[in-house]
Amino acid sequence: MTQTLRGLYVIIDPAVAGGRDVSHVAREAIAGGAALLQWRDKTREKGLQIAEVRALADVCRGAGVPLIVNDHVDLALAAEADGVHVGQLDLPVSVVRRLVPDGWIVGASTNNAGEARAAEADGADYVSVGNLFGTTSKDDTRPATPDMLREVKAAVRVPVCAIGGIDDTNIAEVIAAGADMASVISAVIAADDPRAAAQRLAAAFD
Ligand code: TZP
Ligand code: MG
Repeated sequence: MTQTLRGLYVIIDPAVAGGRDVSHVAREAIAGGAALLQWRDKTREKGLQIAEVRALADVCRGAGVPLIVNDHVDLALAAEADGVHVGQLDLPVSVVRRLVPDGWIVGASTNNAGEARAAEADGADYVSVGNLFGTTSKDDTRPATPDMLREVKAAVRVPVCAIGGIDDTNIAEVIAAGADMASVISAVIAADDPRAAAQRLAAAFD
């Protein structure tokens, strides 16, 4: 799976999508060149998410783009997604790895080289590093810097994903620091034209 773990990684968070149809936004992001998508809903019960996640999984399957579900292994399995992304306080990567089918992508949020090494040792397929540039999309973040991203990149063999306030002004900087992927929420999901926004950000990886 690691060959797909490069490029723009768009996180579909309905709270940031401003009421727009998330499958439509997802299709636009994919048309713009998103290499991976993630579903992230921090507010609603899973029973209220499942229909949208299934619809998103269909969109992603049709486009050949993996869909990763944030936090919830059961929701990911129920929606027939392609992977799960967990934070430091979610189920441990080693446990998630045992719960998901072979070939699923398991990603982990980290903030430093120690956490990234541990996630890799536990079986993570990629590690995210953030919050790099300040974000308006998440409250409880720990700050990180491009230098910390560089340290993580040197510490692990799995692909490294940059996250937190990434936009047109700083994506080149994180790629220069070693990011294999860049995760964005607002820069695509809250953009007037999500397809054009994704296109510009994805082009930074060319
Ligand atoms: N983890 C660290 S920052 C962040 C997450 C989920 C939010 C990123 O959102 P945005 O809008 O791209 O800053
Ligand atoms: Mg989480």
